Formats: sequence, C-alpha cells, structure tokens
Amino acid sequence: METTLSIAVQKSGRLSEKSLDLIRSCGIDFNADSRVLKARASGFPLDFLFVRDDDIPQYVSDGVADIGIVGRNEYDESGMDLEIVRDLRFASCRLSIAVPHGFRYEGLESLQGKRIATSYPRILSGILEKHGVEATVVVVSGSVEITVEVGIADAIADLVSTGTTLKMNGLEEAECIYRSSAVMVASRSMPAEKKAILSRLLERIDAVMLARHKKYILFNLPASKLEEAAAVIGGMKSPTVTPLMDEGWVSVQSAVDEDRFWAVFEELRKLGAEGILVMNIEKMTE
Ligand code: PRT
Ligand code: ZN
Repeated sequence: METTLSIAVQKSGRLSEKSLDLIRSCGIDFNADSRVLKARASGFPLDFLFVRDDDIPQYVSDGVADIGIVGRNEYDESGMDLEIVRDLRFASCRLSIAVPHGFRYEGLESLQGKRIATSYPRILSGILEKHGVEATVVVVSGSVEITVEVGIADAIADLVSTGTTLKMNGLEEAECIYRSSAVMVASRSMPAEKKAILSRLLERIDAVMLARHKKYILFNLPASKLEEAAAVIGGMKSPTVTPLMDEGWVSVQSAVDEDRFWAVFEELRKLGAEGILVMNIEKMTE
C-alpha cells in the first residue's frame, strides 16, 4: 500500500480557507466538501482530516494525523510536545490583557490579586508566573469579552486582531503578552517514508510562501545608473541585466520584497527607470 501523510486541518473557521489555499497552491488537488471528515489528495500522497482546531494538537500527538495546521496559541495551550515545522504567517493575532475603562493598568503587576478571564489558562498562567504575579485565572471557553461586565472577572486575556470586539464591549487593550499565527505541527515520531513526504510538502510550501512576499519587476534603465539601481533593489545576489539596442540603455529584472515595493519603485523612477513592469510570482526558491 502506498504510504501517505495525513494532515489535520480546521473544518471551518478562521484557519480553514487559508490552510486549504496554501495546500492548493502547492499543486495538491482535493475535494474539500465541508460535510466530510476525510479526503484524499490527488497527485500527492496526502490525506486530509477536517476537525475542530482545538483537537488538532491532540490528534497529531496521538498519531491520528501526522501533521496539522493550527494556531500557535492552540498548540501552546494544548501542552503537547510536537515539532513546529513551519510558521505559516497567516491568521496572526495577539493575546492581550484588556481592562475596563478606569482600571489603572501599569503592567502585569497591576493584575496582582485580580480575577482574569481567559480561554488560554496555560499560556496566561505561564506568563503571570514568569512575572511573579499571583492572580485568579477564570477559565471560560468563549465570550471572554463579556466576563467583566457580568462580574466574574476584573480583566481578561483574549485574542485580538483588529481590537473591535474589545472596544464594542467597553474594554481597553492594555498589553499584548503573546503573539500567534498559524503553524504547521508534526509528530516527533514519524517513519522515514512519511518524513520524506513531509520534506517534499515543505519544499513546495516554502516556494509558495517565498513567492507570496515578492514581486517580479522588469524595467529599462540608463546603463550609467545600473549600480545605483542594484543598490536600491538590494537583497538578491544580482539583478539580471540585458543590453538594449539603444546602447545607453539596459533592461533589468529582479525579485523585490513586497513590503519594500513602493519605496523601490519610487527610487527607480528617480534614477530614470522607464517601462516598469511588475508581476506576481507564483513559485520561487531562494
Ligand atoms: O470550531 P473551531 O474550534 O475549529 O474554531 P474556533 O472558533 O475555536 O477558532 P477560530 O476559527 O475562531 O480561530 C482559529 C484560530 O484563528 C485561533 O486559534 C487563532 O490562532 C486565530 N485567530 C486569528 C483568531 C483571531 N485572529 C481572532 N480575532 N482567533 C480568534 N479571534 C477572535 C477573538 O477571540 C475575539 O473574540 O476574534 C475576536 C477579536 O477579533 P477583533 O478583530 O475584534 O480584535
Ligand atoms: Zn476551537
């Protein structure tokens, strides 16, 4: 029987779509019918298990799945001992202390003797302990933001992305104590055949992730400005330079980090670059 790698992904929620998108971008096709628990990929030895995110660390730990995509927060909270093989950098959020208006927050010490509601007792307790703060951790599984209003907590520690939920519930974000994003976790005891499949998958994921953060840029430039332009583009070993018919000009192409793209674009314009063409990169290796 052919060896396959099994991956646990969130059935439906904030991680599902991006997890599946990433795998599809790796050229792995599958039928993700939301009603099924399992699916088999075509063209790659991968089996999917669609489950609740909270269960993913446990399933990987128990060998029900070999790998999984889960929020770092859920993994850390689970207390399981798995290997984090990649930080996938999506579904980023932070775990923050939030307090009602009028609560004078001057750092974690301000929580001494208070009741703090959270769905992440293990992570919170670890941080409080590290700072020598003794507080009562009130564990709730959802709607953490209403616990102050209903009188069961003095402050909360909850996940935040935009901050809207806190504001809507009359709370102020006081301090970020922990950062999270989706990670790929893997069992520490995997047979060699499965490890080999995982390596192939990771190589594809790396190519996709690298490409997502880059743009490919192509432009014409007065040859005399080439060195300055290369310095502006930076990062890469060297841009590809092609002479043009017009002797004073060259055509230049290179990958550029997306977050620096506009700065690079403007600098190149100043150097006299013309006919700038920008393209998305689908896959890329270092
Ligand atoms: O059903 P299942 O158990 O699988 O899903 P779930 O409801 O437990 O999880 P889900 O889909 O809500 O979140 C999955 C993962 O997404 C989390 O474990 C985090 O790693 C990550 N993530 C990223 C977030 C957020 N951003 C986020 N904003 N998880 C939750 N939130 C919640 C937060 O708890 C709060 O209620 O969104 C609210 C705050 O959002 P803002 O934008 O108002 O600040
Ligand atoms: Zn969950």
